[in-house]
Amino acid sequence: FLPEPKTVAIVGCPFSGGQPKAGVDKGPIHLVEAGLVNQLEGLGWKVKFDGHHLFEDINAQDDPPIGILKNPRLVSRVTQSVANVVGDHIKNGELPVTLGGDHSLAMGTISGSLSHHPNTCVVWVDAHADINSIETTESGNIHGMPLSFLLGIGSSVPEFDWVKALLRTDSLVYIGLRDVDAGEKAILRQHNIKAFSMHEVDRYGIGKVVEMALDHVNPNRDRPIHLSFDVDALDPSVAPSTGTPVRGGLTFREGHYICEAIYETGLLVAMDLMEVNPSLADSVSVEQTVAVGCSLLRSALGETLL
Ligand code: B3U
Ligand code: MN
Ligand code: MN
Repeated sequence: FLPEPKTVAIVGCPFSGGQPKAGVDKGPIHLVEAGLVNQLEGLGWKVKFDGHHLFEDINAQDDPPIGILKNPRLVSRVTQSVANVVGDHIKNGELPVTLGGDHSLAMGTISGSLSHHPNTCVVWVDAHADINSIETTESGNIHGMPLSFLLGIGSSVPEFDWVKALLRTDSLVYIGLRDVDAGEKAILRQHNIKAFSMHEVDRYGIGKVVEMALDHVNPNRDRPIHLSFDVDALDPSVAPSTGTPVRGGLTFREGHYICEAIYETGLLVAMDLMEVNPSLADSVSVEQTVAVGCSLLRSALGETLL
């Protein structure tokens, strides 16, 4: 799907409005300051990065909850602008790599991918399912909900009318789940959405899990792939600096294997790396998490392939 010379566009999204913890908006700055641009150039990519994405701000008092949804206008506007930026990069023949920021941003990035490649499938790597609907969310944090908007599950909110529910439930597959709300489990069951939790990673091993995941969403290996990677999919011992760490996650190698195997398909059209929060945990943990984030991105762009 990518013309030569292979070009990656870094979309830094310093945004935290989809969840309550400050600091996740500093994730993209840390990833870039760790040398991400040079690292990707070192792999032979042309790298476009002209500063972090600028968002319009909305005062909290001008953005009261809609029902239980927190910061709905802000999240809607920011993700809509991200959808346009990501879609434009793909149209220009570039591979957008979006740095979060919280995972509500994926409402934008995946909408952007679907706008140019309607047949895109999504591999969602996360401890959480991020598929709560208006009816099931208990927190009202939109980073726990982006997939329900993209899939058109639950009742719609006029504020998010721009999100076209263009993702089909059979075009989504999860890897790494281990903290899924009861309401989300009901949604997964009701819509027959394929998920490989940590239980399946233990049972089959990561190699088989990735193969089965791709067989589900991409049996002929001909559909574009959007990889949305929440750093909390990794075990907290590997990636401690994140808002909602959950024990029993992917090892360093398992996380990297997923990225490598998707790069190997030659079908990757966009990637997200989300939920790096440099304000949580001590400085050694922050450095470790940022380094792992860069390393996952390099793997998804071909570093490990000989
Ligand atoms: N499922 C819960 C918790 C959560 C989702 N994503 C994260 N945490 N990171 C919710 O708020 O929807
Ligand atoms: Mn997530
Ligand atoms: Mn998560």
